[in-house]
Amino acid sequence: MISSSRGRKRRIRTLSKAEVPSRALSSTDSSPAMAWTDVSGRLTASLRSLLLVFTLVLAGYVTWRMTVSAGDSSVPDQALVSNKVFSKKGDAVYSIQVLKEYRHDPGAFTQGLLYAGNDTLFESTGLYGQSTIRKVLLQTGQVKAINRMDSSVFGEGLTLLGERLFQVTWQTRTGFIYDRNSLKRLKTFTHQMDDGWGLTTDGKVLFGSDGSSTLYELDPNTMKVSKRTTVKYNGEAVFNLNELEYIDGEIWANIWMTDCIAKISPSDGTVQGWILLHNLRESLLRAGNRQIDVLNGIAWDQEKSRIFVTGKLWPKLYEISLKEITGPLNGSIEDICQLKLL
Ligand SMILES: [Ca+2]
Repeated sequence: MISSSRGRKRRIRTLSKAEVPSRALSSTDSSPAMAWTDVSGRLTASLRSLLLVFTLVLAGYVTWRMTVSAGDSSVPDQALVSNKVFSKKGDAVYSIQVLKEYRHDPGAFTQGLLYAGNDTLFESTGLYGQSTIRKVLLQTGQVKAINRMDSSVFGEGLTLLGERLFQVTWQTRTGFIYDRNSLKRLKTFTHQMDDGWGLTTDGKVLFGSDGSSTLYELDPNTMKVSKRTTVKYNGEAVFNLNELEYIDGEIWANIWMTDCIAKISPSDGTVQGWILLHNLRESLLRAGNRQIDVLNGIAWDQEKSRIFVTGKLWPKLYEISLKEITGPLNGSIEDICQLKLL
């Protein structure tokens, strides 16, 4: 999801390319090595070169350290366990293990993701002028088919029911139905959610999110809301429900602007567990992928029990497995996941 605030990507302040060499060069001006200029012109040139190289290396190191420390600003995976006791009845908290990495279009502002069998994914992307529906080959990340949406529309959540893809759009109550094979738009619908953020299905009804704490059930034939459930954790409503996936009787939801996925009981909205994925975004940042936005996109291969996740503008898509954290955590889930509760 993106709004005027939503569109702002977290930029990490480092020395710009222009700043590094200028600072490096100016630092040589006051160097004592300048005294060597009286001894030998050739020697001075060598010293200047050496100093320049040294300064540039130092500037590079400083920039790298700033990048690493910025990446560590959220909770690193290894730091999740500490001496601070955190244990509440019924909580299940999971870290993740990456089983496999796949390519993902770094230009895809992922808003909806689903697995459709035969190593094929469907994905919807957002941003005005860049919104698409696409069919993607899992193994290569290749976009096999694409439907580029009108530039006035901001694509959001996507789900597949039978032969039809359902998609909602941001800041409207309008959505679209597409043919899964041709990606041709078949129909336009309106819905009763306050906004269009996430969509998924259990094969019968659609589940939707609109950035609030409400999980909606929609009739796929009429798109009317048949049930509203407030998603709660420890009795508090959890806001910013974003991309969704129905997995084995649960709804998994990306919580916008966090590295956490909530495992939700669709019957009463209770959050039954949290998945902590901080290490994915942090490793991408450490590898120099400065353009990436938030974690978003969950897909489930029911046949092979594979879980896939990615993020907006991420160059990678990950197959992951969960590992329950049984020890104490480094703080509360509210803090670790930076939850907006009410
Ligand atoms: Ca999904």
